[in-house]
This record gives sequence, structure tokens and C-alpha cells, in this order.
Amino acid sequence: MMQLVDLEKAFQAKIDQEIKIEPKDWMPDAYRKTNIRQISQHAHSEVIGMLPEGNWISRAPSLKRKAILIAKVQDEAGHGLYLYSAAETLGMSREQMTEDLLSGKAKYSSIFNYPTLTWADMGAIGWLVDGAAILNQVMLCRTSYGPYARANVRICKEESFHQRQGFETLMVLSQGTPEQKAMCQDAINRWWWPALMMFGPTDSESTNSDTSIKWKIKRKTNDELRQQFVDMAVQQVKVLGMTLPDPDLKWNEERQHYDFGEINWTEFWNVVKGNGPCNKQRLDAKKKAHEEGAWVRAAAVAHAQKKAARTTQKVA
Ligand code: BYC
Repeated sequence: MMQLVDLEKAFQAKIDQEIKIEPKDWMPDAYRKTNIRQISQHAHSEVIGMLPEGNWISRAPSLKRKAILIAKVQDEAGHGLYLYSAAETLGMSREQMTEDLLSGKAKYSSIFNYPTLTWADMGAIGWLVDGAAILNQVMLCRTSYGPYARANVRICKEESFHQRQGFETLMVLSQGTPEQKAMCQDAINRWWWPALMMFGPTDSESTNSDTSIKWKIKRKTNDELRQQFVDMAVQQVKVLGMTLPDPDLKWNEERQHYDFGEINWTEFWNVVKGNGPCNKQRLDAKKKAHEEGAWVRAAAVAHAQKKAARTTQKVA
């Protein structure tokens, strides 16, 4: 029988050779645990992320915009489903994940605890929030756990449409009336800093990064991805004819990157700990939906049981 150290060595060798880890493969407990943590939090983010945008479906300015927004929000539900399924392959039940979300034990992305005040927020979310998420998820298409990597491939295909529709929404507003231009700039101002926080704490504060990089769960650090995002957004905002709300943004010739101002980490940790502007509202909405959906889950189970009983009768 193989010793634990040998199993661990063989596991790391597989990772180093870029061989994907699959559900039935041996893996260290900590690898399983951190994947369950990250994948389930990612799934919760997709599902909670439906709420700020769902808020605008009834108020979208045209039938076309309404149809696009409904499709986007529906896509996010699908992303949640792929990810919950990926986490289930690691032995975590869907019921447990839901319970952890509703009890506040499991985290979801800080970004979804901010309010959506105007129509321009739909554009800013698509451009900045989906834009930040894509950078992270493109990296995760190459994550070492097979089911998580494959879920991200599919997510990224849909996500790039989301980002384009957000940018196009802002583009239209940025060429509109003075009020529309002001609304566009205001949305960018409010979403910019929270979008930068999506990448997580700085590398020196990130507790999970070292092991996640060693196991190739993450291929880039939080700060590397954040910098990539800043460099990209600085160019894109010029196309919109708008500005980013950071007086310290400046090209650094030596680093070949843009320098940017200090993120308000006190605000970030406050939001992560449940004290952001909309944390309570988001969890209350999810709890209500869960309670109101109880009869659907009961009916689905009853239907499945009836079908199974009929099949058994036929076989007999
Ligand atoms: N918010 O050690 P670290 C979407 C936590 S949805 C809250 O660096 P890690 C969309 C972190 O969990 C897509 N918590 O962690 C949907 C950890 O606490 P625990 C969202 C955060 O895991 C609808 C602690 O801080 N994308 O696109 O190595 C509409 C220390 O951090 C955050 C994902 O979910 C945060 N921002 O790296 C529109 C991506 N940041 O767990 C759009 C998947 C950190 O030890 N997740 N924390 O208690 C990841 O890639 C990684 O988990 C992170 C953090 C980069 C976020």
C-alpha cells in the first residue's frame, strides 16, 4: 500500500505535468477542501449576482434591453448550476452548500453587496464586474481540478457576451444627453473601486494563494490579475470618453503597468464580513426565494419517486 507521502508526491507530480485531477483521483484533503470552498463561493456569487441586475428587468428602457438583460441574468443562474455540480463531484451536497450560504457561513463575492441605482449600473456591471470576472475565469479555465476547469470554459463563452453588452450600454449613454453622460460617469465612479476589490486582498494578505498556486488552482495571484484589469480598463474607458475615479492612475514606464491608488481595504473587509450596503437585503431575498420554492422541491421529489416506483413495477 502507498504511504501518504508517496500519494502526495504522485499528486504534485501530476499537477506539475499539467494532468487534470478528476473526481475519483486521490487528492490531499486540503486540496478537496479549498476547491469546495472556492467553487461553492463562486457558485453563490453567480446566484446572488442575479439580484442586483434582476432589480432592473422590469425597468429596462426598451423591449430589446429587457430581453438582453433577462438572458444575461438567466445565464448567471446557469453558471451557478455548472459550479454547484462541479463542487458536488468533490462530495459536498447541494443542500449543505445552500444551507451554508443562507446561514452566512459561506462567502460570495463582495461586489454583489452594492446597490444598483440607475440604468447605467447595468452597463457598468457588464463592463467592469463581468470584465473583472472574465479575467479571473479565463485563468480558471486552466485550473487543475477538471470539473471546475470545464465549467469555466463554458462560463467564459457566455461571460464575454455579458461584458460586450455592458460596454455597449455605456457607449450609448456616453453619446447621449448631458444627463445620460453624467449617469454613465456616476455609475463608473461607483463601481470602479468595488470591481478592483473583486480580485481579493493584496498578495501579502491573501491566506489561500500560496497553496492554491502550488496546486495550480490559481495560476495568477490576486494582485497580478488586478493589475491586468487596471491596464485593460484604462484603455477601454478612453473609448467611452469617460474617466476612472482615481487621481493616482499613472503609467509607470519602469514597471510597464499603470500605478493606481490605494484600495479602501477597511471597506472591503467590512463588506466581506457582512456589513456592506446590501448584504442583509441580498441574503433576505435569497432566504425568501428558498422558502417560497419549498413546494417546488417537494413536488419534484414526489414526481421523481412516483416515476421510480412505476419503473420498478414495470421491471417486476
Ligand atoms: N469577496 O486568500 P484569498 C460574476 C475572501 S460572479 C468576498 O486571496 P482565494 C457575475 C476569500 O474567500 C463571479 N470574499 O482567497 C455574476 C478568503 O476567505 P475564506 C465571481 C473574498 O480564494 C452575476 C479571504 O477573503 N467570481 O461574474 O485564494 C452577475 C482571503 O482571500 C473576496 C468568483 O467567485 C471577495 N471579492 O482568492 C455579474 C471567482 N476576495 O474563503 C457577474 C472565484 C477574497 O478563506 N474565486 N475573499 O474564508 C476566486 O477566484 C478566488 O476565491 C478569489 C480569492 C480570487 C476571489
